[in-house]
Amino acid sequence: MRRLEALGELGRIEGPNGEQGCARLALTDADREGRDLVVTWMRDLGLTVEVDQIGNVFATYPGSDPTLGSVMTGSHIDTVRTGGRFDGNLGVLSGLEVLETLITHGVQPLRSVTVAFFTDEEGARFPPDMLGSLVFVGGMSVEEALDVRAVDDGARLGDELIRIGYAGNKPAPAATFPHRYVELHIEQGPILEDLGVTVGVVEGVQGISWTQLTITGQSAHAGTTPMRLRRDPVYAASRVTAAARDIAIDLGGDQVATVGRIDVHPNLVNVVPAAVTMTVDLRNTDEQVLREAEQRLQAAVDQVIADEGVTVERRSLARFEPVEFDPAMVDLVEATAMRLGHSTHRMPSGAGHDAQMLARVCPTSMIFTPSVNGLSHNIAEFTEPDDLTAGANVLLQVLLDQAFTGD
Ligand code: HGY
Ligand code: MN
Ligand code: MN
Repeated sequence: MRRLEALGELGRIEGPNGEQGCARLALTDADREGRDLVVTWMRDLGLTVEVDQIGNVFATYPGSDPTLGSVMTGSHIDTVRTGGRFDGNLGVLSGLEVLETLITHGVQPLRSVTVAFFTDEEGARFPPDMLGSLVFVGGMSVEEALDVRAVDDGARLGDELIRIGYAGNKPAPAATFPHRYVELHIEQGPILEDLGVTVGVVEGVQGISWTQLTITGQSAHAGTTPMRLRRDPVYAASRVTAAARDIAIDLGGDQVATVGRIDVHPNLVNVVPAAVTMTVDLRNTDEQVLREAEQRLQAAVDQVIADEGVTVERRSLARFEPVEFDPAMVDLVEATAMRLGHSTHRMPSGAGHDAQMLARVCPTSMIFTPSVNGLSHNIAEFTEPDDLTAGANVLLQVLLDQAFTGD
């Protein structure tokens, strides 16, 4: 709890009603401060700390049998611009707490136990999301990742990594993958709270589709230009936005659609805009339905192009299919939570997580704790201390179980 408070002070932002959040976008100075603080805690525990070529950080507590693969936990400490103090941070700091508990009690497991934080999990500044863990597992080359440009100021990811001092030399992708991976994370939605359940047993992660649309029209005078002559990209963007919502409602089920970013140029009261850059985030647990949503969106864009006479440049920022976690690892989370006396609920993750990348290389599962009012990516993000503790204890017991299990 003390470490969550301290890390929450870095990049601290406050709301009108005393809410306290974090703004530590990937590879900014605030992210560097957060990284430096967590690395200091890792080193204070005497842990071996390694940084890989994409800035992922690993702290390892050695096991008695170095021939056995490690058990890894972790998450991320970068945040969105209106982030909370728990998204990602909880998993990293609970992993650190597990290692400190082993050290304090003189417990040496069979397998090494590693806690990691992965670079740029949010993908909000440098898309795609889960970029660091994607490179770690070999899903994106480190060269391609280092060349990614920031959506805000065009900064090159590799240059920012050097600037904040986290361009490491441990090879990425990893030379060897962990034996198991388990991640603790807040749910970030309303399900556990609505059910009154303490521990979410996460069975997988839904598919993600991020598209950037650059819509170009013709800037003109707001007063002199008749409506029939306009090629207005903001009007076009508003029709695409309405279509995204209509598609999600019509498909129903788990389908969600979000237009989170709209940049207008020149963004002036008396100018019919020249161009708009916007993003559409589509997600679904079912890959086929997600593809249907993408196709319907594209059809809507094509219709707007025809009607409004604008041009549209389309760029995919992220596309990950739904992921199913390892059933035995999911069962272990559930059995452990029950053994500790907690209520449980099996569910998919609506949010993306580093675990969905680790699942490509080793048996993986996640533990969820409830989010108050289902809020996240909002400075009012909050999880009750008892729920945080319950999640951390389930993590401890799951990691202990796996760290003392040979092949
Ligand atoms: O976008 C996501 O779901 C995650 O917060 N990166
Ligand atoms: Mn997260
Ligand atoms: Mn997040």
